[in-house]
Amino acid sequence: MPAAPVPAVVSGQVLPAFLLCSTLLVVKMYVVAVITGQVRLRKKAFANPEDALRHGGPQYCRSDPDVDRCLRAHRNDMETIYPFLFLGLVYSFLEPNPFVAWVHFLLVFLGRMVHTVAYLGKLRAPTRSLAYTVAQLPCASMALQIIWEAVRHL
Ligand SMILES: N[C@@H](CCC(=O)N[C@@H](CS)C(=O)NCC(=O)O)C(=O)O
Repeated sequence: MPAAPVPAVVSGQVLPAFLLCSTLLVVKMYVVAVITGQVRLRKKAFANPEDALRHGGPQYCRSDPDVDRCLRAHRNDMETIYPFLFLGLVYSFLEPNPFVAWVHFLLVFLGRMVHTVAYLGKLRAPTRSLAYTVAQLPCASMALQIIWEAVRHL
């Protein structure tokens, strides 16, 4: 019996490319969380009294500029990478040109990596903002294409 045909989106390069870039970005978010924990330990700045008590006393339940920076980087990831997980997946099923799709995913991936390095590394402005924009433009492009396809099929 002949094998069932594999949908183009699965057999082509688009979905694997999306899965690779998006999963690497999720792993990157885990790394930011680990770094946040390390900075908390180094700066003795804990979010919870029980953690502060274990590491020296209640006075260490406090905020710290470097911990806050890690938290802002993580929050910005949540504002941008989570939507990408949705947009990129739906876009992958619109049968885009594989090269164009790769460029979209790669820009998001590189933009978000540089954004994190710029944020945590306190790189000179506007490095972080440029990285943010580089990652957001392909997301806007994917959103527009999804909206267009949805409206076309109403
Ligand atoms: N929630 C963001 C919205 C705008 C945004 O994401 N801007 C980028 C480029 S300037 C950023 O890195 N913002 C810093 C941040 O979210 O902590 C903010 O408050 O800034």
